[in-house]
Parts: sequence; C-alpha cells; structure tokens
Amino acid sequence: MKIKYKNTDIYLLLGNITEIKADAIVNAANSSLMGGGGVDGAIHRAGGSVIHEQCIKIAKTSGGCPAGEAVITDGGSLPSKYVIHTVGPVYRGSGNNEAELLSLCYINSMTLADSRDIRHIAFPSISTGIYSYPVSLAAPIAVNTVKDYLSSHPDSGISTVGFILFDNKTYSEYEKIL
Ligand code: AR6
Repeated sequence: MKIKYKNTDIYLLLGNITEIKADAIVNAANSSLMGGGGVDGAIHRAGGSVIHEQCIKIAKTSGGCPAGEAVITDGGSLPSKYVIHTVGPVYRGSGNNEAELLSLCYINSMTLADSRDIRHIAFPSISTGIYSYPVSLAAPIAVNTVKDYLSSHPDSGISTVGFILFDNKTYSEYEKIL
C-alpha cells in the first residue's frame, strides 16, 4: 500500500527490512548499541562487522543511545547505505512516557536523515516486538508522527518513507491508520 502525503510517498511493505534498498533503514536497537535479537539481530547479521564496529565507537564516545534518540552508521553489506539506530521505549502499560519516547524515535530518525540528505528512509515497527508495545497503539504513533514531521518540515528532503512490517497483524494495524 502507498499514499502520497505532502509530496512524500509513504508505503507499507510486508517483509524483511534487511532486504530493502533505501538510503537508510532504521534499526530498533537497545541503548547499548551492541546488537540483540529481533530486527536488531537481523540487521547486524546481514550488514556485517562494520555496523558493530561503528556502534562500539559511538557507544564509547557517547555512552550509548537513550530511548527516543537516534544515531547513524554505515550500512555495511546491506543494500541500504546507512543504518539509523534508534531505541524505542519498553512498554510497561503506559504512564511511563512511552508514547512520547516512541514518537521521538521517528522524529529523531527523520531529523538525522535530513541532516545526511537521505531521501528514502525505511522503518520497522519500533518497540512492538521484544519491547512489547501493543501494535494497535504504536501504529498510529508511528504513522502520525511521520506525517506531522513532514507537515512541520516543508523543506525536508525525504521523498519516500517506508514501513517494513514483518507479519500480517502488524501490517493490518498500519494499514488501518494509513
Ligand atoms: N524486518 C522487519 N521487521 C522485523 C524483522 C526484520 N528482519 N525482524 C523482526 N521484525 P523487535 P523492539 C519486527 O523485537 O520491540 C532487540 O533485542 C518484529 O516482528 O525487533 O523495538 C534490541 O536489541 C516487530 O514487529 O524490536 C532491543 O533489545 C518489530 O520488528 C529490543 O530487541 C520490532 O521488534 C528492541 O525491541
């Protein structure tokens, strides 16, 4: 599924984000930046050691990446040039700033993309796996934050935003919102 929003194409795809050829794919990382399971494990495996080495450097200089923030590395052997690593909130039943932190993941990833002239960015469904964010609550935050960013940044160079969704349930929640 694909829509046009403020001159930007926003698309949904059922699939594996490591196979996507974008300018940047986004990783749902953890604060250590040292890799993990889920999409993080898949990206590190497919991208090779370059990503891990650059993550180590970033973690050494900045102490890692707090929830809501984003950092960037090369894509190594991935089809995409860059990986933007962002850290979603662990869902603990709301009331812990989860929605704001999740929204910040999308805002900070897009801000970083714009600072590198990235035109096509592809997101996974941040926090809705190991971090347990209910996808019915996370999907509207993801889609509406991306739209709000594009509305409030008319000079953004981002021309294509993808949501690469790993299973049918996740896809259908995003489809409802988009
Ligand atoms: N392509 C696209 N989506 C994927 C892929 C893939 N290859 N693999 C999984 N997903 P998760 P989180 C989906 O758990 O909830 C890691 O250990 C998955 O089905 O990857 O933010 C990190 O190091 C789900 O819909 O990320 C952190 O410790 C979505 O991606 C922690 O998990 C997010 O699931 C982050 O947890």
